[in-house]
Amino acid sequence: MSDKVIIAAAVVGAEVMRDQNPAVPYLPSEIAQAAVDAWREGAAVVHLHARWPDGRPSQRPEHFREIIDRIRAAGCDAVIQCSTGGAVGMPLDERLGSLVDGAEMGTLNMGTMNFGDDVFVNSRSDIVRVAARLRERGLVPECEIYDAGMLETLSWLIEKGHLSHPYHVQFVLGVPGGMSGTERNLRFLVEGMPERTHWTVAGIGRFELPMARVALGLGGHVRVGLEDNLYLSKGLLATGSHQLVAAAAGMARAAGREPASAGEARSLLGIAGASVPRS
Ligand code: KMH
Ligand code: ZN
Repeated sequence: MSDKVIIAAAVVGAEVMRDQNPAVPYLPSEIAQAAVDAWREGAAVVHLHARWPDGRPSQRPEHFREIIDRIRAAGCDAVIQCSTGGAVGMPLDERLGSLVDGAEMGTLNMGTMNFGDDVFVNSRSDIVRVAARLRERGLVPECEIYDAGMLETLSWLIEKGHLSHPYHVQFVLGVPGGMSGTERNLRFLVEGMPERTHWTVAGIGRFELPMARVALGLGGHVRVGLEDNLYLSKGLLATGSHQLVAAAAGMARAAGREPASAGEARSLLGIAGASVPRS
C-alpha cells in the first residue's frame, strides 16, 4: 500500500463534447491549460488526448507536441501520459501518432470490447504491437483494464515477455460494455493482479468519485477528469477537470493520503529521470 496517492487527470478524452459541458477543451492551448490547472490542484499525471478545433478526436503528432510544449512552457512538471486508445474506429497506426517526444507514459488497452454502441478494437496482435512501440520509445505502459478477462491478457503479456516492469495498471470501471463501478468488482480485480504492481481506478460517469473513495481505502491511485465524468455532483456540471482533481485531493487528505507530487509519481511509476519543465 502506498501512502501517497497519484492523482491522474484525464482532461479531454475523445468522446465528450462541449454541448455536454462547455468546459471540455478542444484547442491544444485549451487542453494544455486544463492540464496545468489540474496539476495545480494536485494531479501528478496528465492523461492526454487531442482534438481538432471542431472537437473531433485527433491523434496527430503535431497536436500532441503543441500540448506538451505548452504544458512545459507553463512550468508544469506533471507526468505526461499519451493515449494510444484514441477514439473508437481509429486505425492503430493513427492511434500511435500520439507517442511524440516528451511523452513519458502511454496507454496500453488490454482487449476488444463493446464501448457503448461502438466496438473498441484491440486484438492481441494490436496489444503486442503497442507494447513493443512503448518499449522502443522508453515509455512506461499503463495497462487499461475494463473487464476481468483483460487481467488474463495482462498475465499472458508478462509470461510471453511482451511486458515487464515498470508498468502500471488502470481499472476503468463503468464503460457500458465493461465492468461497472462497484466495490465488489474493484476488490475482485485488485486480488487478481500480478505482484508488485501499482494500480489506479478510473470510474466512468457517476462512478468516478465513489470509485476514487474505494481506491483510496484499498491503497490504489485515482483518475478523475472530464474525459470520464462531466459532473461534480448529480446535476451540477464540473467547471473543469481541475475541480474534480480538487475533490479527489480533498478526499485523499481526508483518508490520510497526501497527493503525490509529479516527482514522487515518477519514482512510484518507475519513470527514469525527471523531466525538467521549460519555464
Ligand atoms: N477513447 C476510448 C475509446 C485510452 O486513452 O487509451 C479509449 C481511451 C483509452 O480513451
Ligand atoms: Zn483516454
